[in-house]
Amino acid sequence: MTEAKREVIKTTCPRDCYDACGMVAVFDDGKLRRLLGDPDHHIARGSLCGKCAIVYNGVWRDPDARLSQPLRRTGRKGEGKFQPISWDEALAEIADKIRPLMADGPARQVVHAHYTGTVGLIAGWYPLRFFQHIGATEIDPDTVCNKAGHTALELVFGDSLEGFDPETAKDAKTILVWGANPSHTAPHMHKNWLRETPAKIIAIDPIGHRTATERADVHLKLRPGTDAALAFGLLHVALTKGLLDRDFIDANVIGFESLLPAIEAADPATTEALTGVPSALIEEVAIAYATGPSLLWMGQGMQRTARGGNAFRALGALVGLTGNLAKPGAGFCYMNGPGSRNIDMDVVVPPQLDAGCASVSHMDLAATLADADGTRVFCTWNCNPVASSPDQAALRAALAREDLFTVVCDLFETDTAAYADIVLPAASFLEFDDLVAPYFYQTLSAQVKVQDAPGEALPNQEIFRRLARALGLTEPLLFEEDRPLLDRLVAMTGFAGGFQALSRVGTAQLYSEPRLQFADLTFATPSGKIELASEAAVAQGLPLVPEPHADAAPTADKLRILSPASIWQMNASYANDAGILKNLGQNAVILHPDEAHRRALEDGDRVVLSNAAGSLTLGVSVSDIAQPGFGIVYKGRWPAHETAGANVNILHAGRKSDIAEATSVHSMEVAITKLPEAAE
Ligand SMILES: Nc1nc2c(c(=O)[nH]1)N[C@H]1C(S)=C(S)[C@@H](COP(=O)(O)OP(=O)(O)OC[C@H]3O[C@@H](n4cnc5c(=O)[nH]c(N)nc54)[C@H](O)[C@@H]3O)O[C@H]1N2
Ligand SMILES: Nc1nc2c(c(=O)[nH]1)N[C@H]1C(S)=C(S)[C@@H](COP(=O)(O)OP(=O)(O)OC[C@H]3O[C@@H](n4cnc5c(=O)[nH]c(N)nc54)[C@H](O)[C@@H]3O)O[C@H]1N2
Ligand code: SF4
Ligand SMILES: [Mo]
Repeated sequence: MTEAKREVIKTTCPRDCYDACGMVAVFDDGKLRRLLGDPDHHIARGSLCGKCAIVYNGVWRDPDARLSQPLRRTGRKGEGKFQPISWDEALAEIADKIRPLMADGPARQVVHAHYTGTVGLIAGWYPLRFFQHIGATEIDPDTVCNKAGHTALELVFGDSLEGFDPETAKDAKTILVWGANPSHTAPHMHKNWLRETPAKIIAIDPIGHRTATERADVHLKLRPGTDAALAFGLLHVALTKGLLDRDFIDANVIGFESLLPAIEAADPATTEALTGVPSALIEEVAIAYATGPSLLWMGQGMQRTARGGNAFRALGALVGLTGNLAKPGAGFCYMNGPGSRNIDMDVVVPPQLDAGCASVSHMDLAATLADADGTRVFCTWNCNPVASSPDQAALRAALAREDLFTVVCDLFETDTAAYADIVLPAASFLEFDDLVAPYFYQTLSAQVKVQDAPGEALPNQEIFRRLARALGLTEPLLFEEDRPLLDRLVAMTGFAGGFQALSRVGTAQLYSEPRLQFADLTFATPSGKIELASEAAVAQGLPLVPEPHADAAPTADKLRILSPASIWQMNASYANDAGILKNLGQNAVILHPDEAHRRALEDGDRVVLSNAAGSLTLGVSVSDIAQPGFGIVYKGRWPAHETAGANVNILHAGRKSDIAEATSVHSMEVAITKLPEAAE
């Protein structure tokens, strides 16, 4: 028997995921057979997550499922009927629509949205060169995800993109996982990092997810939207037990005195009443965290609430007043930005290109697109707003505007693409080189081409280089090639040998020792200290100090809906893969047994969730991972694949959080009505 010649290429998963798995593409006799987790990669350890193991060997590599040539609309908007056209025709048509809007300065009536298709440093950001140069309006991507948290941490610490180094977990006594669900969203951190740390693990989450039940020593199953009250309750215990770090506070913190009355008032009984967390657990967790050294993982889920910004400032107080910073085993992590590896993203998106762009919150996307004077051209790349953004019904109505010229650049014919005048086929991360700067570990990884793109599909950056050319633009920075840029970015990190050397190892460990967060105790706040009392916050119309706020429970007839990440999807991606659809089953609202009983509902019943924004018909699933008073509907279904023709975002009216005009998607309330059997 002759043995097939087996080869592997190392690459990296560039999805918006904490793990940034190293991958291997396995070839037999020159043919790509399978994509697997890289056995040598410190996170993947030979396995991809369940969802990517399916889609990277499924729909993402199925040339028939992928977009492979530019398309022009032939049917009604939303109908999804197209005919193939050439790149030259497609780009010329788009250029003809944009050119007149550039005549009088910034082309603000060109609106673009982008986000998490790939977070590769080039394919995720380079196209901003084009949009900034023409002065387009950007739908601020972070407003649909994590902007309240970023802005709150900037107010307190001056920076939200410097987190703890996960390598320091070996020195931690306690780890708080607060409002994140690693068992879904950081599967290898759940599987390995949280299992291998000697620290006591505390999960703080309204949902009894697998990290809370399988990894945590203690689970504080608080009511949604009561995090700030809980943080003050923890600080109260730390204060009374003498566990606040007075020296650290004196040297580094502004505003302790202003917070003191609220901390003194937040005794365990009061906090239990506000949050639903038993006072004995409040005491246990407060002592463990304040004694330290402790790590605080600040999930993105918990700030997607109406007072999410305030909650993040309150968590900042917990860090600052207990001195859990700048020492081994201590710190907080929202995310680690490229800067933690000395990567200057101005190299990818040079600020001098900005011709006066405007920015709009995702919460205002539907209204912005409905404005016939304000928006003439809409372009999406790397995102699927019909599935991901709020106000789904209003968004569809706006996208149906005949005088709105819409361009959608994606791998697949998404629900958003169905509204496009022109669809542009994008190459996937398997089809070109790029860099990934993971946002948990402070490493650097190479994304390496393992196959040709289907048909005429092109990487995002090349698409916008060609569009710039079709518009006759001459600014040289709009045409810079990838390779020198990749080498420059690698060089900034101190890794020798450029992209080629990196691609041989896959992932570079850039630091030999765990890094201390804010090691020099300087903060980019106006005072240079940790600002619990913040005049900058007041200037934004916010309270001077965070407040011990707790959302009221929904009234008896209403239900609060949390719509966090599904284990089988990456945001709204992957719901077009047969294997994923099978695992997802029918869409359902998960209710606690007491809630189901109270409403005379059982597993498998059909219900309608409704509010002023819209209504959604789906099944009932009964599980004690929920709590009475709220239901769980995982995000990300493709409306076109649902019998309801919608997903959970039909219920989100786009209400803004308290800070940064960001999403409050986990705060929405609905009425719930049982459908008679066989009705629909
Ligand atoms: N109800 C609810 N809604 C939410 C959230 C929630 O918690 N609840 N979470 C929000 C969050 S955190 C986020 S980040 C957003 C995410 O929202 P989106 O960024 O819209 O997420 P996806 O739907 O995955 O869209 C990514 C799209 O990019 C495409 N794509 C992949 N690679 C490429 C590429 O290389 N080039 C191009 N052009 N396209 C590519 C994919 O096919 C996919 O259609 O959703 C938000 N929506
Ligand atoms: N499998 C998978 N992985 C993903 C994604 C995905 O869609 N699927 N999306 C990626 C993206 S873009 C992001 S931003 C991250 C997000 O990852 P996470 O930060 O984990 O965010 P979510 O899944 O929205 O929510 C996490 C938790 O927040 C909790 N939560 C909701 N409201 C509250 C509250 O009021 N208080 C507290 N304490 N907790 C609350 C929810 O119960 C949920 O368990 O995941 C990334 N990874
Ligand atoms: S989505 Fe996350 S867990 Fe899954 S393969 Fe990619 S990096 Fe790994
Ligand atoms: Mo996100």
